[in-house]
Amino acid sequence: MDTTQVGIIGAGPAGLLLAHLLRLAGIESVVLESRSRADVEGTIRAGVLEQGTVDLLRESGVGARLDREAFFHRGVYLRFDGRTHHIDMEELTGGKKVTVYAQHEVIKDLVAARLEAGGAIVFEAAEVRVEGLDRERPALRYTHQGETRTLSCDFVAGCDGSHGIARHSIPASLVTRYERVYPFGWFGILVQAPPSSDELIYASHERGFALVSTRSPTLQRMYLQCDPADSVQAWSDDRIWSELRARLATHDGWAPKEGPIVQKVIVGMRSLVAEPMRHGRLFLAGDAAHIVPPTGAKGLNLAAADVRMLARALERFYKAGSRGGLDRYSDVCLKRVWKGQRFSWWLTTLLHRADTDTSFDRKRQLAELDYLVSSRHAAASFAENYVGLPFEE
Ligand code: FAS
Ligand code: PHB
Repeated sequence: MDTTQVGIIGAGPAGLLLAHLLRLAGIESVVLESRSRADVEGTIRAGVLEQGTVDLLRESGVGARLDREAFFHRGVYLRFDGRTHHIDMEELTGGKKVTVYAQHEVIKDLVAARLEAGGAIVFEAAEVRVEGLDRERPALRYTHQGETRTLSCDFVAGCDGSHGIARHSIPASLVTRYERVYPFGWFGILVQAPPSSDELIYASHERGFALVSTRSPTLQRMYLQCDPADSVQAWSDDRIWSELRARLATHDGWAPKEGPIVQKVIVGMRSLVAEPMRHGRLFLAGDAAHIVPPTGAKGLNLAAADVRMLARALERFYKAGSRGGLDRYSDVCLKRVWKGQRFSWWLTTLLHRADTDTSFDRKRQLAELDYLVSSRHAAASFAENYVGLPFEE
């Protein structure tokens, strides 16, 4: 029987950042991850970090490579009706920037910091089970290298993502699920080419949504709205480029910089919130408790905000015996989660075309986009939600 203070399930952004913040507070933890280190560090997902997430990584000492390699943008471009409009988020929010630094780079930085500090991450921990949530000391049972092991702990942090087991360890009768599945998906590509734009481009077109993002001076990330039931094979490179050129076209002949497509993926789009985010000594964080469509680039950032709150609450518990933060954890996180859900739903429905949309819906979308780029108040609301609302305690 191994023991620790906090047993963490999952070495994604939520689990690794929590372990890191707890170590800085002198609180011991063990991270159990079902996949290998290479798999975890090679998973291509999010790309945009809120200002608050960047500040948290810097303040906790894992921001050095980010500061060297990330892109720091003033805002984003909105493109519709063949015209491009810049939303200067830095000006509209009094200095907050859009930071583009890939999720798997954040994960590499956190794994390196953890192992350097001698912190424990058990990769390829299989069949993780949560036991004794009604006891003083719950336990995580798992198998590793063919051996069954038990980790006894004061608290369990369920950071095992949307397909994890933690959320299902709470009796179903005690969980309320709020869900919206969108009738479209994203076709994501990685392209070996120079950047097509100096900042992200969100395009709304009759043919559907398109997004131009980036990863490095030689690797670009782009997305196309597609049918979620589509297969990657159905999209030849020619079809991908002709669709991108069409949806991103402007009256002055703009076209994306093309190159070899080195990765293709289709992701479904849904909004999900499971309430509450705490059950006894089990605390859920990140995708284990809530999922957003990627349009608003909120997924990773909501996970970071959850564990920031949980680390503070655990620190107050261990250092001052105060349970206040732990007792407020679910309510405080859900306030931010629902604002992130609202923003992600709003941007998704504004920029995507549903088959059921009528010509009235299209005109309404274009009117809202026109309002967004011509009203300082509307642009400011968009900007503050995009770069990240202030953290609440
Ligand atoms: P994660 O899913 O990242 O991590 C959970 C970890 O737990 C994984 O490493 C998993 O292997 C492990 N695990 C699962 N079950 C386990 C078990 N039983 N035992 C042990 N370990 C277990 N967000 C954006 O903001 N922008 C984007 O562009 C974007 N793109 C995305 C693309 C895809 C394909 C997906 C699926 C998500 C995307 N997201 C995006 C959302 C994404 O960033 C998530 O919000 C983020 O990964 C959440 O982090 P975690 O909560 O740590 O969960
Ligand atoms: C990305 O770079 O992967 C990305 C950027 C912005 C989004 C979603 C994804 O809204």
